[in-house]
Amino acid sequence: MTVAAASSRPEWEIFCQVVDNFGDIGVCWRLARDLAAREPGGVRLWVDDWAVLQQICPPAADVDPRAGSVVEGVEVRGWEESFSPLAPGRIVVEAFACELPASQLEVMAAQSSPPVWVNLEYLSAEAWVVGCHGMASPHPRLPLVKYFFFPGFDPRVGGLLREPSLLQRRDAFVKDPAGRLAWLREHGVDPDPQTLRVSLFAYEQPDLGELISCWTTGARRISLLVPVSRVLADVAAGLGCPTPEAGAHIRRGSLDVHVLPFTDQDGYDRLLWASDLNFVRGEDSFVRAQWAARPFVWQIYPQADAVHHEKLDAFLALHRPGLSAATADAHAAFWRAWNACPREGIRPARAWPAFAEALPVLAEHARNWCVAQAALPDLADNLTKFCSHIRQSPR
Ligand code: TRH
Repeated sequence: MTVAAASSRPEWEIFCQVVDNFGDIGVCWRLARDLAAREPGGVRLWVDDWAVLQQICPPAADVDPRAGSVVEGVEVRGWEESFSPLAPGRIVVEAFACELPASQLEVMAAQSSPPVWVNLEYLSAEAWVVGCHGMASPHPRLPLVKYFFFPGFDPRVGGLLREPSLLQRRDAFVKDPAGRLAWLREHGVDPDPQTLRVSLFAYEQPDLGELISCWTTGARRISLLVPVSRVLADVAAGLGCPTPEAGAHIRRGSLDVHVLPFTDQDGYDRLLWASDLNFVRGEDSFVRAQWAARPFVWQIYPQADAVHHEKLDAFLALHRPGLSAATADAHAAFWRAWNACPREGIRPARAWPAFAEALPVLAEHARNWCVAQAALPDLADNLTKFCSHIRQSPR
């Protein structure tokens, strides 16, 4: 990991505001790193919450956010209230509709050839994104046009973030028994292949206690690997102990709970690859679980008026083909229960036995799903082509 001097005029300039959690910075940091690895023209990333960036990208701790510096090929800078623009990128990405500072827009508009301006949207499997992907919105006052870019699973939208080397790195980890064993030993995890290893990254989950009881008394041994996150208090409540710290190992019946430190993104990938089942949330970990090609359970980011339940169902519908009706129903029932969807009306512990039974079939399905998605161009590739097309023929 390198920390070097910052560059002047980058090809890409990305603006990211943390709404809540890590996801927005998680996506932007991953996109920035991916573009930097492919793009000799440079990438600048502005983030408004340095503490969150540091958790995902520990070398940022050595960087003064005001001065900025280059970390893993990306020029990272703190987006503070006293923001003053630099020479703008040739492509400016505002992530998730964060509003660009007025001074930034003025600088962009003053260029003889203004930057391509893209709003990177949230990931959704809903059908309407196909119609909105690529739409243009002229600025009411300045000679600038903003384009909407939607990530997604459909070949007609922007794709998913997937670094070119990702699947090879995953396979190298998964196929190296010594490496995997070393990872499990390092984390004190039972390497017995009969044990079900489950990673758990989630928001609050009030129904977790019942599921923990079910795992504790179940016939199969389960190692539950929990990186420090918001769900930890519910894990503790389910175990009947104070909230544990990273490094803690708690045994109850058939269940071993290991609390892991929050790592950088590459470390999180290894956790997903080392597990047989991954509970993920939000956007970025949701996508990484799909590249891990293991069964996974998605806790969608909760939104007002429960619109997230529609998004959840849109993904379930997309993911269903290839499964028998019984397996698809068991899968959907557990996911909906995990997300407290009133449509299912049951709690996760009730839906667990059928879901657990389906895991071997879901494992094969997860591999097929991953292969099918990996056959599509990835997000950085699509975004690069989209921007060069706009440059050649602006709308
Ligand atoms: O943090 P999230 O809940 O993010 C969400 C979503 O992005 C959502 O769309 C957005 O609206 C909301 O925030 C405000 O979950 P997500 O997207 O999975 O991001 C978590 C990031 O943390 C991801 O990049 C993976 C990373 N991570 C690590 O780097 N190390 C770790 O140990 C763990 C557990 C996660």
